[in-house]
Amino acid sequence: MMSDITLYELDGCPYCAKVIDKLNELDLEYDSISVPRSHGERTEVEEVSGQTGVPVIIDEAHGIHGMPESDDIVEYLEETYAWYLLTPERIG
Ligand SMILES: N[C@@H](CCC(=O)N[C@@H](CS)C(=O)NCC(=O)O)C(=O)O
Repeated sequence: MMSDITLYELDGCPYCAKVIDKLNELDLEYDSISVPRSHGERTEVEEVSGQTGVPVIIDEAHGIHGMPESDDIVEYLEETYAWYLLTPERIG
């Protein structure tokens, strides 16, 4: 599905993997930005979310400018996009 989601992530981060699994399950397109390993260099993710942990998503179309916490993100994605899996086009 077309969407404007951006995901800040880090290779090998299990919390990020959880979010990526959900994005894939919901068939959502997203842009991925790898943050630096050093927290001190994570200036961009800190700007958008006020903290340096990943994952963080941006979904401007829905007013999400920088949401941290994988559990919150997964819940948000389900609430916002799970309907898509139930549309007649997909059920066939
Ligand atoms: N509770 C957070 C934990 C996220 C987390 O610990 N992410 C790691 C990488 S897997 C990180 O960015 N480190 C945060 C830190 O070390 O301060 C979530 O579920 O999103």
